[in-house]
Order: sequence, then structure tokens, then C-alpha cells
Amino acid sequence: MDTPSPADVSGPPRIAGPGEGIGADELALAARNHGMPLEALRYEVTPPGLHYVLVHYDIPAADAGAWRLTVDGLVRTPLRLDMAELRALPSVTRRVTMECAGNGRARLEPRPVSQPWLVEAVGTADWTGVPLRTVLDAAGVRPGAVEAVFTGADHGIERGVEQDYQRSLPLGAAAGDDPGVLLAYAMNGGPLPPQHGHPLRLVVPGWYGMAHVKWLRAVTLVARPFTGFQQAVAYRYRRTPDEPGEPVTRIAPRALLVPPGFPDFMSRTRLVRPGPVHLEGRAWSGFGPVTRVEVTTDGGLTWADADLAAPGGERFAWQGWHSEWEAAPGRYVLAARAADAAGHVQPLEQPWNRGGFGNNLVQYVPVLCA
Ligand SMILES: Nc1nc2c(c(=O)[nH]1)N[C@H]1C(S)=C(S)[C@@H](COP(=O)(O)O)O[C@H]1N2
Ligand SMILES: [Mo]
Repeated sequence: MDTPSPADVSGPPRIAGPGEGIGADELALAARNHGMPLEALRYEVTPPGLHYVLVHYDIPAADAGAWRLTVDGLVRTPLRLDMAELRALPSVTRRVTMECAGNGRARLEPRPVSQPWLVEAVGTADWTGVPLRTVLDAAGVRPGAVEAVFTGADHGIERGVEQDYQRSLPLGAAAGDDPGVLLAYAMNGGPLPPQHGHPLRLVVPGWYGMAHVKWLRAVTLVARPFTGFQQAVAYRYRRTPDEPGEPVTRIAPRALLVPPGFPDFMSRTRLVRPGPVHLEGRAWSGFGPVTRVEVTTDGGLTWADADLAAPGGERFAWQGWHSEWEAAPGRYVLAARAADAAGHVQPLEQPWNRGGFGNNLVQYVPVLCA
């Protein structure tokens, strides 16, 4: 008799065939993980419960009273901190827009089979916690450390590999001012909800979601780049299965519209009345401030500059934009397009890769004016 192995329940990554619809496996993920309803783009800070959620395995049982964060590996003094000790350290609050690296995946052709996000895997929160650097300074980083590995308390199997959720950051990013990594214990002034990492998570401003390890229980300094599953196998920009690929890191620029008017229940087509229509939305980039947002109402034939709010002190929070439209009866396709200070512009053709990562193709919004 064959001995069963974790690989028996876990298939290889798959690209959907031509015309293949979303499967029951993807529906199961989509029903657990949820996006931010796009009308919530109207809020500068996403209200609790409307921020997107992505959890690879299960939300682990977590008791804040018994929680310990260990800091070990290449440090002079290994630490074991409880939540009271962490809360006693000087805290900071930062407004950060977070987006899943797989946002936009379901619109790719061909479609990578995974969590089928359209464009709603985004949210902005005020995260409060201790700068990671404070804790690393207390532990004393030893020479030779090149990366910090972050371990979550959740456990599962992915493509046959049983694992704790783990990710690493280069020491410069983990301990530096840019992006200013936080050990966060509060979200929008309240305790972290279970699905967002209660009682402690990492926040890595400007980086895609996978870096912000939830239910954080260990920080380990290592002498070699981490080769765990979520670092070296998943979250790489690859066009073929065998290439090593570039790592997924910072968020590519994106602008989204608050859907104008009101929706049709099934098609989600928007209806607006003839006359002036106030178009608004938000735009963000992990490479620095957004410098330009353009809007089209004719499916991309012509673009006009939107009024963009100046970047505030919070470099990694989204910026509002608005544009006025005089709508006449007819059918329209609206879209917005962002560019950032580093010179990245949202593409009009899909940036395809096997994981469906960093797909920041512009969002087209069909509108009927009647
Ligand atoms: N421990 C742990 N951390 C995790 C994950 C996870 O499954 N386990 N998912 C990551 C991914 S892929 C994303 S997009 C973000 C989502 O954070 P949110 O659910 O708070 O929006 O958490 C990241 N941190
Ligand atoms: Mo993600």
C-alpha cells in the first residue's frame, strides 16, 4: 500500500484552458477571502470589515494573553516578547494602502487558477505598532545577517509543501526607514481583527500584501537569503514554469474609480442620469507618490487629466482624484490610469505572468447613461 503524502491533496499550479470558467476550487477561495466593495473607495481610511482579506490557510486560534514574539537567529540577545512588553515600547501609527499581489488575476488571459480577484483586493488602514527596527536594535543584529525571516502561526499545504506561512525581507528593508516596517497590534485604532492577524502582524509600507505576515510569532535573522516556499517558489514573476523569476516586491501603480451612478444587480453595469457626473476615485503606488491620473469615458480613445490630491505626509497611502463629466444618453466605457514619481505608468496591455501577480492593467467600467 502506498503511504499517503501531503502532495496527494495538492496539485501543481495551473493555467485555465481557453474559455474555462472559474472553478468550484476558486469559488471556495473567493468565498473565504473577500475584496473591498469598490464604493468603499470613497473612504480615505477603509472602515473595519470592508478592507480586503486574504488568508492562504486557516485563521489560527490566537490568544493575545499567551502570545509571544521570538526574535532570534543572528542576534546578540534573543528576545521573547509578550504583547504587554510590545505595547510598552514607543509606538507609531502609519496610514498604509495594502494590495494583494494577485489583484487583477481573474481578468488575465489565459487565467492563472488561484484566488480570482478582479480589482478589489485593496484597502487602506491606520496601523499602530512598534517599528521593527526598535526591536532589532534591542536584540542587537550580529554581523553577517542579510535577511529577516518572519513566521506566522498559520500552517497548511501548498503545491505539496507543508509549511508555516513565512516570508523574508532584506535586512536593509527590514531595519531601515524606507519602508519603515511595523510590528502592528492595532488597525484603525482598535485591536487587530482575527482575519487581519490578531494579535500581531507585520506591515511593510509600499509592498504587496504577501510581505505583511499576519499572526507573527517569530523574527529570525539569517546569513543567507531565505528560500522558503512563499519566497522562492510562489510570488515570483515568471512566464515559464522553470525560470527562477524576479521576486514580487513593491506595488505597481493603479487608479480605481468609485463606480458612478447605480448598478444593475447581475451585470454590475452602472447607470447614470444625463447631466453632470462627478467621477472620483483613488490611486496609489508602492514606488512613491502618484503624480498623474488620467480619465477616459470613451474606452481609452481619449484621456484627460483628473484633479489629483497632493500626496500627504503618508507616502504609502492612496491619493484621491476627481474629474467632472457631462454625460449624454448613450453607452460609455470609463477608465482611470495612474503614473508614479518613479516613472511607472499603468499599462493598457496586460502584464502577464504565471502567478497573475502585479496585474495593474487599467480597470474598464461600462456605463449606460439613460
Ligand atoms: N501568516 C500569514 N500572513 C499573511 C497571509 C497568510 O496567508 N498568512 N497572506 C498574505 C497575503 S497574500 C496578503 S494579500 C495579506 C492580506 O492581508 P489582509 O487580509 O489583512 O488584507 O496578508 C499576507 N499575510
Ligand atoms: Mo496576497
